[in-house]
Amino acid sequence: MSEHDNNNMPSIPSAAGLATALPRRDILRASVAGAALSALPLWSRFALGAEEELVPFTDMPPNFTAPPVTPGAIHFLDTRAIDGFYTPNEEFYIVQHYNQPEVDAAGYTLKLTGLVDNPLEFTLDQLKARPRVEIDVGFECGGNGGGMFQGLIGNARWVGCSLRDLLREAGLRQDALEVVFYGHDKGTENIRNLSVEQSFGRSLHIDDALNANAILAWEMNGEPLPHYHGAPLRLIVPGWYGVANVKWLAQIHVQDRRFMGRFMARDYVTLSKIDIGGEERWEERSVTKIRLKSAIVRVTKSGDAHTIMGFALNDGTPLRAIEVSIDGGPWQAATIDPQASAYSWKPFSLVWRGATPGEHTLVSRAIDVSGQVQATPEEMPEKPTRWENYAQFPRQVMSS
Ligand SMILES: Nc1nc2c(c(=O)[nH]1)N[C@H]1C(S)=C(S)[C@@H](COP(=O)(O)O)O[C@H]1N2
Ligand SMILES: [Mo]
Repeated sequence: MSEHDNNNMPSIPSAAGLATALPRRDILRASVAGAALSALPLWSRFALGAEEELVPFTDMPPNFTAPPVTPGAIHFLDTRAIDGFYTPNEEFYIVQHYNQPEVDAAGYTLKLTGLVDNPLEFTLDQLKARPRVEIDVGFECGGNGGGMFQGLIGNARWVGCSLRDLLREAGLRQDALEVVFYGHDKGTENIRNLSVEQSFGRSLHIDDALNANAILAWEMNGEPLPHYHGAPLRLIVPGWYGVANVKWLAQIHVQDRRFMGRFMARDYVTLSKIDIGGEERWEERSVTKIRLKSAIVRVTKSGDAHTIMGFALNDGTPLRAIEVSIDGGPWQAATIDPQASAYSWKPFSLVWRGATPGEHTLVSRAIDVSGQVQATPEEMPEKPTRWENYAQFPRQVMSS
């Protein structure tokens, strides 16, 4: 029996399944004045200028649209509509595997327990009184991919306090190995034919907990953390897939064993056939740091110039380049948004002149400073699980 098929896994809808019933979002919305465009940072130009039009993707179903935010449901973006560096809180994707608990900020306490010299308990006000850390972090769900045209993604400015400082203050004992983060949300899991109540939980190795610049966040894009995104407090681990960012945080527990909860050891586990020191093996690996990835999500046209736009994401390793190839032609260096930082998404754009009318294939790839190049679909390992879809993502557009 495959435990990946656990029945309370929310199914991520296929593009085809979504198309008709939902109200169509007007992606051709009104925008900034054309005259001001050149003075604005790169992604401000995602808003359409006066003379600009969206070039249709022919690889998308004709009435593809993003679902409205619905209580209890997942939500993804229509990536064609991205028009700013920060994803508005109402549009940021939403994923959870159990319920979306209402946690009262006034009565809130966070417990820090386990292998520490001083177990601690904090109210939200006590946490907010700690040194404030502000950081731009973009992430995607480990299950993001082409079916939703990469819509399980967002980039935001988060405010919180340092996880490292909190752990240091509690005093980590010598035998501390992992730090486990439990949410307030709960569900019933069938484990070895036993029904048990479980909280959402994820862990970090102690080195990651101390070094990953992780924060406990209470603010998102200048607003109190919204309910759907884990109010009043969530973990943000920069450079890691979304699953690491535990929402509705209830407890932090330090232990001397590896945590083997569902979302660490059964789900969000990538099965792939890879070379392990000269042996070909089927390996199971927990989804952790974001793999080097880029994707084209929007193409516009103004006169004879097309602008090809997209994003890159990774674990924070600096990028050497993001490149675009048109119809199998040479790789051309795209411009990376100067607003991009280590853990934000990295918006890019490339101006394409002289496109002939008809269909064209566009693809991007990211390259980091270590020389790692985003894999082509053919170069990807055999990988039957649906996590970590970081292959190059060719797009089809119709130019008029
Ligand atoms: N408590 C809790 N935290 C959670 C989850 C969950 O089910 N429960 N889902 C995780 C997953 S799989 C993802 S992709 C992100 C999504 O965060 P967002 O909804 O704010 O975009 O939250 C993570 N944190
Ligand atoms: Mo996820």
